[in-house]
Amino acid sequence: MKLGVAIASDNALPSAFVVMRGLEKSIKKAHEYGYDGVELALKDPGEITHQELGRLLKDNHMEVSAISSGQVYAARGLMFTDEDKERREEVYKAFQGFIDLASEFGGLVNIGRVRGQIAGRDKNLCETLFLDMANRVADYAETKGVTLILEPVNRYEIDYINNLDQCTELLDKINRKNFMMMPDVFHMNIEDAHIGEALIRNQKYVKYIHLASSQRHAPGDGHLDFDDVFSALGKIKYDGWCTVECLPYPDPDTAAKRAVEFLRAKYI
Ligand code: LER
Ligand code: MN
Repeated sequence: MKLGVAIASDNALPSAFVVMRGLEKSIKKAHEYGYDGVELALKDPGEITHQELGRLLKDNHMEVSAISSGQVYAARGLMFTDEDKERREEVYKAFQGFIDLASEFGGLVNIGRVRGQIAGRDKNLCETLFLDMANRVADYAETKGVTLILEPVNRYEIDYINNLDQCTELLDKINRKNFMMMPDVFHMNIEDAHIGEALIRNQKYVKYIHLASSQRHAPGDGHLDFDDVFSALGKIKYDGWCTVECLPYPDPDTAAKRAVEFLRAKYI
């Protein structure tokens, strides 16, 4: 397993779920603190050039674990389940850019809150809209060797695909090799009856993991049972990225350091 940390550029929304901000300084610090890679939370693929990112990674001996897309929804209001044609094209364009970036760095692009809210609409309509965009994006990703990772997110943030079993049901309908799952143990602690059992039950799609504690602070700072999480990951022979995506509490550096110390000492 490799250990990553979620970062964003300085101008990310205050609500962006990342540990550190400022791409250049965060990549440097992530290496110093002992991480293997960084997950880039971007609202636009143009936030960093391929060349600049390549240079920063090389200089700091770091990899990109994944590109995450939550800010495309939070900052730009774009979503896979939008009915408006122009906004759908905007989402598609943003994902093309993310996929181009991921084809050089990491090979993984996340779909979390950007799937959008049902918000009282017809659920079948939303699923049709989601599947249409998911397949378009996956067609493009396939040509670039990139995999999409769908993240179940808790009910207080989104009302569509909250737990791992719902995610597997949808992934079975998509049924493509480059469409997998990104479980986040913070959301699972709210939505899945048992974290370890859900990881084992849904193992065929588990491709990437987000880590935070029960109150979304650094892993180890709350009551979430990481022995259960890592015992399940061991049983399914999980060998991918575990990326820390916690709140920068009490401050970004302390959170990033506490998380890596806890995880390296016990699990990774
Ligand atoms: C949101 O809560 C989250 O976990 C992100 O990874 C996806 O937007
Ligand atoms: Mn997450």
